[in-house]
Parts: sequence; C-alpha cells; structure tokens
Amino acid sequence: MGTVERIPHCSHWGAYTILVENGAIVGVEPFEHDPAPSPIIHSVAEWAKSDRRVLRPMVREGWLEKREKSDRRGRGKEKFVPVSWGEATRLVAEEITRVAGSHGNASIFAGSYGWTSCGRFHHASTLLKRMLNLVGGFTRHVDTYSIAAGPVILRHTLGDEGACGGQANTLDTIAEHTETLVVFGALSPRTAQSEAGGIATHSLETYLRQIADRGVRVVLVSPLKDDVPEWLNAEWWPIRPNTDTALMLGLAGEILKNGREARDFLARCTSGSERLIAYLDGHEDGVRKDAAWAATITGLDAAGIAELANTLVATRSMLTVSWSLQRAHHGEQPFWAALGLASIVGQIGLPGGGVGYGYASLGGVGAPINLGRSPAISPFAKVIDSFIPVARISDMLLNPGKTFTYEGAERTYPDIRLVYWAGGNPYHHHQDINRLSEAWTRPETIIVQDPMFTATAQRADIVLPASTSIERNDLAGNKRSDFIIAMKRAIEPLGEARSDFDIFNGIAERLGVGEAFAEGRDEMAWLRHLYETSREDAASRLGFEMPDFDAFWEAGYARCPVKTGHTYLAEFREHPERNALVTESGRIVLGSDKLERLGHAGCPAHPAWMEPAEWLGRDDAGGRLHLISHQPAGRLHSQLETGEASLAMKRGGREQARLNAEDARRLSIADGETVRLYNDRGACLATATVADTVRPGVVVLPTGAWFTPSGNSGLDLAGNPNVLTLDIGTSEFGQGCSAHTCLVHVEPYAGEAPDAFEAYRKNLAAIAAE
Ligand SMILES: Nc1nc2c(c(=O)[nH]1)N[C@H]1C(S)=C(S)[C@@H](COP(=O)(O)OP(=O)(O)OC[C@H]3O[C@@H](n4cnc5c(=O)[nH]c(N)nc54)[C@H](O)[C@@H]3O)O[C@H]1N2
Ligand SMILES: Nc1nc2c(c(=O)[nH]1)N[C@H]1C(S)=C(S)[C@@H](COP(=O)(O)OP(=O)(O)OC[C@H]3O[C@@H](n4cnc5c(=O)[nH]c(N)nc54)[C@H](O)[C@@H]3O)O[C@H]1N2
Ligand SMILES: [Mo]
Repeated sequence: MGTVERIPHCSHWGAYTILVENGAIVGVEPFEHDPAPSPIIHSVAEWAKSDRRVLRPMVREGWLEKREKSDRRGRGKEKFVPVSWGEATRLVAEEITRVAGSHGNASIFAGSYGWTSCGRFHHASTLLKRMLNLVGGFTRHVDTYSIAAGPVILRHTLGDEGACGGQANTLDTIAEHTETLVVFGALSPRTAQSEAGGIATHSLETYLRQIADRGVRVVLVSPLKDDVPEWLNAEWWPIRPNTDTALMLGLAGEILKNGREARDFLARCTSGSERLIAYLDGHEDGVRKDAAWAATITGLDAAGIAELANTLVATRSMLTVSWSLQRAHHGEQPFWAALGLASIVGQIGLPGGGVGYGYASLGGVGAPINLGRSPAISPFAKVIDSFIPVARISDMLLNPGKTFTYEGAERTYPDIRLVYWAGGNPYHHHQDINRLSEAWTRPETIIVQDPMFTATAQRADIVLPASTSIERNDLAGNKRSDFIIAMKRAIEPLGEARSDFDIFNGIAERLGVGEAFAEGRDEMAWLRHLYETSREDAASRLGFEMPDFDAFWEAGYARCPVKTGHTYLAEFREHPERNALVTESGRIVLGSDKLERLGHAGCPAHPAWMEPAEWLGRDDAGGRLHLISHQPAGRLHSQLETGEASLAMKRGGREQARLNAEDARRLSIADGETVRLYNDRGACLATATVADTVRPGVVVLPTGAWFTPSGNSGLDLAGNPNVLTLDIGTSEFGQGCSAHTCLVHVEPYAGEAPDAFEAYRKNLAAIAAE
C-alpha cells in the first residue's frame, strides 16, 4: 500500500486537492476555504484516462505528402500518421516560415480563442502569441465569445467596459442596500461555478442568501425560471427571448410618461438624453414606448410593467444584466437600454443602485475586487495590426479581402493560409458548425494543440499533444479572485504529451528565437518569477504582505489584496466634471454623435428596440421554438464532457433538451424521448425533458456536447446546439456572437440513433488507429 499524496491544484471551476496513490488519482477534495465548491472538480480524474487523449504528435496523411497542396476536404476523414516530436516541431516551424515568407504574417491566424487551462504560465494562446510575436506577428481576434457587443457599446457610452467585467457595484453592497433587484437573464450558481483563471472562493450563494434574508424584492426576467435559485423567492417574468430591450425601454418610457424621470441626473451626468426621450415619447417614430407597448413585444403583463416602473424610482433599485443578453442579434441594445433605464431612474452611483453587467456570469463578477496584479506570462506587444472580431472566423475564412466594419472603422479580412489553434475548440464554440466546416477547408494548413482529440483536433493537419494542467506545474489567479493558487503536477504526462511551454519553446528554438521566448527560465523559475512579481507589486503599491514563493508553494495558496463595498461611479455622480468619463461627452452617452455619424441600421444613435433576425414574434415563426443554448451545468464548455459531473446531466447518453409541457403536448413529445432539433442550418439529437421551469415557446439545449456527426448525414448525435445557431454579427458596430438568436423545429425522432460515445470512438479509430 502506498501513501496518499495531497496535491493542491486549480481549474476554472475551482481550487481542490488531488489525492494520488501510486501515481494514480484516488480522490479529489474541495479547497478548504471555498464555501460552495463545484462538483466539476470530481471530473478531473477523467484527464488521466487515455481514450480521448492525443497521445503523440500526428500529421494527416495527405498533408504529409503534399503539404499546402493537399486536398483539404480530407480533414477529419483521412488517416493521421504518428511522427516524432522532432519531426512535428520541424514541420510546424517550416510552415510558419513558409507562410510568413510567401504571404506575410497576417496570413497566419492565431487568434486561437479558447479557455484552455486556468494556469497563468502554460497558457496556450498567450504562449502561441508570444512565440509568433517574435517572428513577425499574426492575425489576432478582439473581444470574446462571452462578451463583444456589450463591451464595445459600453466603451462608447460609459467610456470603459469595467461595468461588465466585475468593476460595477460589488454584490455585498447590493445585499446591503438594494430594495428592488431586477435580474435580466440569470444570477445562477450554474455559471458562477467558473471563472477565467480559476476561482478559490465561490461567493455568489453567500450574497444571494443575504439578499433573500433581507427580503429584497427580486424580479427575474428570463425565459427560464431556474436562472436564479428557488430559495431567492423571485417573481418570474417569463420574457420572450431577445426582447429585453423592449422591456427596458417600456419601463423607461413609462417613468417618463409619469414625469418621474431623474431630470437632475440626466442633466448633470448624461449626454444625448433628448434623443432617447424623443424616441421614448414617440416624437421620433410616432410610437410611444410604455408598458402597453413593451407588453405586446415581450409577452409580459402591461399592468405589472407599469407597477415595476413606479417601484424602480420609488425604491433603491438595481438592474443586473447577464452577458447572455448581448450574445444575441442587436446584443448592443440590451446593455445600452439598461444604462438608459438606470439613468432615467437616476440611482447610478448610489449604494445598491444603478446597473451592472455579468453578475454570476462568472463567479468573480460582483465578488470583492482584487487590487493586486495577477500573475501572467506576457504575450509580448503585437507587431502587426491585423485582427477580426472574434466570432467572425467563418466570415474571414470564406471572404478574404472583403471589408467589414467594427467599432466605427472599416477593415479588410486577411487571406489566411495557416491556422494555429492552441487551447480552444471552435467545433464547440462557433455558431453554425456546418458553415464553419466549409470555411475550415480554406486554409492550406491547420495546426491544433490540445490534450484531447476534439472534433477540432480531428480536423487538423498537424496535431500536437499538450499535457493537461495536472501533468505539470503552474499557478492560477486573476483580477476577480481573492487567492493565487499553486497548481502542482499530480500525475506523469500521458503518452508523449508535453507542456504547452515546452512545445512552444521547442518551436521557438527551431525558429531561432528560443532565448527571447524562454528568457532563460524553466518552468519552476517562471512560476517563481511570476508569483514574485505579483507579491512585490502588492507590497510596494498596496503595502499588502504576501508569503514568499517557497512559503506559497508549500501552503498551496496565498491571499490577495481585495476591495469590498464598491459602489460604481460614486465619485462621478458626485462631481461629473472632475471625474469625466472617457466618452464623446465625458458623461454617460444616451444619444451618440458617433453612432449618428456612422448611420448603422443595426446600431442607431440611441438605444432602440429592433426585431432580431429570428424570434418568436416573427410572422413566420410557425411552430418553431426559440433555442437557448446556455452554459452547461456539469462542465466548462466542452471540457471534461465525459467526466462524472457532465455525465450526470445527460440523459440516455445525450444532452437534455428541456421544453414546456404545453409544447411537448403540441409536438407529441414524451418526457425522456429522443428528439431531433433542426433548422435550415443543421440537425442534432437530444433527449427531451419536460420542465415547467421553461417558458412556452422555448427549448433549452446547453452547449458543450462533442460534435459527432453521423456518417454523411451530418446529423449530430451528441446534441451540440451549434449545428443550429446563427452565425451573424450582433451589428455592424460590435460584431459579436449571436448564439442566443435561433429558432428551431423539434420533433420526436424515430430513426436510427447510434450511441454518441460509440460513434465518437468509431470516428476517431477510423483516422487515428495505432
Ligand atoms: N451556442 C452557443 N455557443 C457558445 C456559447 C453560447 O452561449 N451558446 N458561449 C460561448 C462562450 S461564452 C465561450 S467562452 C466559448 C467557449 O469555447 P472554448 O473556450 O473554445 O471551449 P472549451 O471547451 O473550454 O475549449 C478549450 C479547449 O482547450 C483544451 N485544453 C484544456 N486544457 C488545455 C491545456 O492545458 N493546453 C491546451 N493546449 N489545451 C487545453 C480543451 O481540451 C478544449 O479543447 O463558447 C461559445 N459558444
Ligand atoms: N458550469 C459552467 N459555468 C460557466 C460556463 C460553463 O461552460 N459551464 N461558461 C462560462 C463562460 S465562458 C461564460 S461567458 C459565462 C456565460 O454566462 P451567461 O451569459 O450569464 O450564461 P448563459 O448560461 O449563456 O445564460 C444565462 C441565462 O440567460 C438567459 N437568457 C438567454 N437569452 C435571454 C434573453 O434573451 N433574455 C433574457 N432575459 N434571458 C436570456 C437564459 O435563460 C440563460 O440560462 O458562463 C460561465 N460559466
Ligand atoms: Mo465565455
């Protein structure tokens, strides 16, 4: 019998201790200081299994033979040939050199969006950028799938995007001061499990309990009743998806109609309010925006809306808007309309009042703000200025040379020859996967670096096996976490897997920039350096003492300096001139000269309700349901999809599609039955679950199932909603992802329904058998 070693580690879903005996994981225990650990920590044992791992470097047969002249439609179908690390490193370096030399560095796409592991040193996409910035650069992406339309509009109307990244009122002030809390979207422990860069203290439930205990009135505006915990005793307003802008503007217009708008706040702290007011009172288009108007669009009760409008001004009121709302067509509008409504209410800058974005979308948003400097290896400064809005990847690959607009400027899509993806999974995250598959045939070469044989890795030319975080040493920390956590190696790397740093360092050496890449440090020297940089900053700037590296590494964690009790824009409200915002007017912009000049149909000069491309109010919606593809409860995106927490949420080996009893009856769907979801873009299978927590007209299918097309039919067996979603920008301004704008048909499925896991194994064996 061996002794059990206790190894501290961390992932995006929390900190934990891995119990290891004789080199094998025998258990996982939550971090002692975490009040609400995530069940996903128990899934990490899955990483130690080899069946879905990439175990050695591999090259697609056709590419090995013909390189850039290969038949790119062979991707995902042709066999892979195992090669040595030396050979793989040489091929990758030669390809970077060839493409940069013949087509220019902008022809290398290394946006490489993705969550990878939470380690701040072996951070795959950062290291990829670091390497390529040493050899002339690459085309990058801006913004994220999480938030794009939101921060873009807030940069111009609030002067900064902090209000959606955890810099708005902290939740402790809401728990203490707010009387009326209106939640647009969710405040859910489901999403708050995760935080980019790791989270040690899951604090959401603590604050929500305080809110419940104080008897705060909570109004949940969402198609899903379970977007807040039941014990919060929220009123459920089951809104039609994608119509929140109309509700917000109807509330604002109702307040205006009653003459209760905060004139002083509007005059001192905002600009362009006359534009918004002319729209709300009907001067602009002859339609008064009030409770009755909002009710017809949102499907909510007009009297209730009118009453809430009064309550918002009569009590200390706070609006929270989830990131999901801006992941939809015209996603700029709900974020801007909420700002408009909060300005008309006039409580921005007061404790427990105003508006904030993204609470609970990640676990650290609304938590105490880390004032320290987070440890992170540098990607180095960019050397060329070529970028795309993150979710425009298929547009870029399909339309080289075509112009696009972003944030008021016109730009051109580069001609991409080489794609290098490390730590992300576009066959999970991107909308309209069948369109992506067509775009995927355009680049000459695709390199994927991932521990797992994902659908993306299967469709690469060169696959490089990265180790998972538990096979190497790293550290976790970020600006929304109150701890830095040691991520120690728990097991030996599987197969020939190497750490991301070692992989890039090897390629950098081959490219002749190894010294600049590594700066003479190995793994442990880097961890020491990154941690000590954070520690010195905390001491010199904030007078906050952290343990030295050796003591930190021994203990497994260190506390960071944090700020609690934060009220956003308090100083600005007090003295707007002295604390001018970085906007066109120095104030909150409710009517924008810039947007007026740009004349974008999809993002006008004031917040406005516009019909999304697909929604239930469309004349031809027919019997279709609005698809909400929200974040999965039992995993992070596509990661650890076969882990125990993820499997616990599946039913009959597939993802659950939840729908209301009324719709189930109409569509002759029985609870537990296999159903087919489809539209013009694609089709997938799922298991139907009848739930009274889902609004009629809506079907919910979480993201993250591993895309597993059946034979040539294209039917996805696993239930990946992105075979259905719409791949358009939110507008000409933000160009964000519009995943939550999507109508689908749902029907009972009587055809052959092979097991998704079996089919994955078969697909993989056909191309990567030993
Ligand atoms: N329909 C729909 N689609 C969505 C969304 C939605 O709401 N609806 N949400 C969007 C959002 S907000 C996001 S953030 C994206 C998420 O999209 P992604 O971030 O692409 O999703 P992940 O599954 O986290 O992908 C991370 C990949 O990194 C790999 N990986 C893990 N650890 C390591 C490592 O140490 N090294 C390397 N090299 N690789 C590693 C994993 O195996 C996995 O393949 O999805 C988006 N897609
Ligand atoms: N467990 C787990 N947690 C995660 C993640 C994960 O994969 N797994 N991913 C993380 C990431 S990368 C991100 S960006 C965040 C995302 O955080 P969010 O964007 O907040 O999460 P979602 O689950 O997409 O959406 C939250 C809820 O918004 C509601 N909603 C959707 N459309 C509308 C609408 O039009 N109107 C209204 N009122 N409500 C709507 C849906 O009912 C949905 O349940 O989650 C993070 N947290
Ligand atoms: Mo995200």
